[in-house]
Formats: sequence, structure tokens, C-alpha cells
Amino acid sequence: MVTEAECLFCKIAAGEIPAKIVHETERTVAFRDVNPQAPTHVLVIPKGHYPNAAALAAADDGLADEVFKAAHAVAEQEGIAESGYRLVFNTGPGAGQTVFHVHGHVLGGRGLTWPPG
Ligand code: DGP
Repeated sequence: MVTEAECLFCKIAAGEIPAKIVHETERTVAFRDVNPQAPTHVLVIPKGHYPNAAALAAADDGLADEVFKAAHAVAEQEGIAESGYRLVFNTGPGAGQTVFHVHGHVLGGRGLTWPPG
């Protein structure tokens, strides 16, 4: 279990580790993925530490709404809101989650196939 003190995305949110930030609100921040899988690949996170999407939803304080709104704002800013984009929250190791600070992947700028791998 990763503690908040050790959490990579907490450090990015705090500005302790550099990232290409593209959008920020009081409680969220969005930055480019270090290993992009599409022309636009941005990660949207709450600044507070929640290990996954279920924990964020359980917080029930409007923060999940803010993360969704921030993701759509990123899509508009990146010019992919009209053509379509994918918002993915890998939740748990079996789904491919590798960083245990909830993050939504905003992916777009190319045709996206279904089902995902
Ligand atoms: P996931 O597999 O859903 O937990 O996604 C984690 C993503 O985080 C993965 O696409 C790569 C990205 N990532 C990992 N380390 C860093 C980092 O230090 N900086 C940035 N910008 N992205 C990172």
C-alpha cells in the first residue's frame, strides 16, 4: 500500500515532481501522461489522495463531479470534445491500474477502437 507521502501523483499535485500541467482548479489538476497512448493523453486527478475511483465516489462531496467536469474542460481545450474522446478510470490491478491515486485518462485525437485491450 502506497502512503500519501510516497504517492507519485500527490507529489505532482503538490508541484514536487514536474509534469506538463494543462488544466487546474482548486481541487483538481490535469497533466500530460508521460507515456501517451493517443495524440491527446491527459490524466485528471483530484489533488487530495483517493486510491481509486471507488474511493473518490464514496467521498460523496462533489469532488468526483469536479474531476468529470475538469476532464471535459480538458477535452474542449484540446479540441477533441466534438470528435469524441475516451475517459478511462482503470480501477484495480486487474484492470491495469498502476498508480494508486485515482486518475481519469482523457484520450483522443485519433480513432479509438472497442473493446479496449
Ligand atoms: P494506470 O495504468 O491507469 O494506473 O495509469 C498510470 C499512468 O500514469 C500511465 O499511463 C503512465 C502515467 N505515469 C506514470 N508515472 C508518471 C509520471 O511520473 N508522470 C506522468 N506525467 N505520468 C506518469
